[in-house]
Amino acid sequence: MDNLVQLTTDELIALEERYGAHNYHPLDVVLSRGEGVWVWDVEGNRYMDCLSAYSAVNQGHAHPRIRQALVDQAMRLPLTSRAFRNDQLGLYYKELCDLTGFEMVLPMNTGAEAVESALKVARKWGYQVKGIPDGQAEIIACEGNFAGRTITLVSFSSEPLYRDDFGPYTPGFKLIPYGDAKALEAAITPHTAAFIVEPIQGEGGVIVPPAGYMKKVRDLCTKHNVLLIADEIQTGLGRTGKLFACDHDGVRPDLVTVGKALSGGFYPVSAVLGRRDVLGVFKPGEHGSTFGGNPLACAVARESLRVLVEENMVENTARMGDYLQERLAEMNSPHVKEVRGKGLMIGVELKPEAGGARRFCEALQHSGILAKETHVNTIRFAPPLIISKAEIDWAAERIQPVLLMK
Ligand code: IF1
Repeated sequence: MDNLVQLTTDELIALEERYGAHNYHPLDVVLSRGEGVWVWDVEGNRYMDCLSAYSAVNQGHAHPRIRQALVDQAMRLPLTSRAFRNDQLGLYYKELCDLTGFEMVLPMNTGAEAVESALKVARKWGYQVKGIPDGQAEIIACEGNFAGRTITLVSFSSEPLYRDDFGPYTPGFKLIPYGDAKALEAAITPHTAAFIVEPIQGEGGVIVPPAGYMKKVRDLCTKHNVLLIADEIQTGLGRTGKLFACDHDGVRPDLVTVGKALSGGFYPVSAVLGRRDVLGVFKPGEHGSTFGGNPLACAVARESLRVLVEENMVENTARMGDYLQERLAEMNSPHVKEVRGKGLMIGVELKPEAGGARRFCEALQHSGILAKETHVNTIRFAPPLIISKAEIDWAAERIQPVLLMK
């Protein structure tokens, strides 16, 4: 490693700009190392990561126990395909079900694949169990949703940036306002197979629905025999101060999608968890994936879950999330319209006259804090769940001057 010629930030940015598709507008910081809540750029400057790779590194960067699980399994057997069995998959299934209380697992790789798979299960269940006429299954989603980047997933996005020029779109989806249970009841028909919803909308701008919303939609889905699919790819695995965000309302969805921190950021691992009588609709050959359920993914996910529980990260998130929100609110920045969120999934919405969140994120970068704007005016603060009170104080001292800048 040491004898590698280390290119500078500008040289590495130039390579990205020259050879890479320009589908992102990242901050001009080039990271080379991470540990816990900290990351370092190629010049050796240290930053606190307040994005956590969009909640994929809840356990902190390069968690040693998860890394060791990755290395150990990589030395043994990374991939078999599901044409054969492997000694990690059954244990992973059991441990994931024991921890979450769900009955069955469908192992996939990215979050988008998990959501696509959940939609396929819901449609098949709709035809085979609910008796919806073939080809007429409807799935309801919410405006402001983000479920991934495939053509079907952007087909039900309300964000032009994510869907424009990607048509023709997949039919069979209806959008309703987020947070409005009455709108759900009005949209349900005898052909409705499922309702998919994020318990808190991340990309939508850290939008927390009215208290009791998830309970209301749970009861409506039960009443009308509609599957409730909770997309917890971002909110799940401790991010909001409970294992799942649905737990704040005591709600159990029929299917839940998980991803991101399921691997502690080491490897793409996702899954659909759910009821046996729903996930059981799949018969051999009807669905699959080359890497889904591979032994490396399973070994990494098993240790990621173990670490999450044994290091009390969920409880820490509840305490530190309240503390961080309190610190942000008491800054009384004239630019801030609202501080909102749950646990360590926090959004600071700026007033339109503040000139957009990007310039604040760039100022934060120069103060040693990496955060990302969403939907123009909201700064997302989502540090790893292992963050300490002292680290929050360190961050608050640097965030305050930025939120008070002209
Ligand atoms: C990007 C957003 C966050 C997700 C939820 C499914 C997926 C995501 C609730 C798909 C992924 C990522 C994707 C990444 C940026 C990031 C993101 F801004 F795009 F929306 F977190 F808010 N459900 N979110 O948040 O999972 O296929 O990416 O593994 O696409 O720019 P994936």
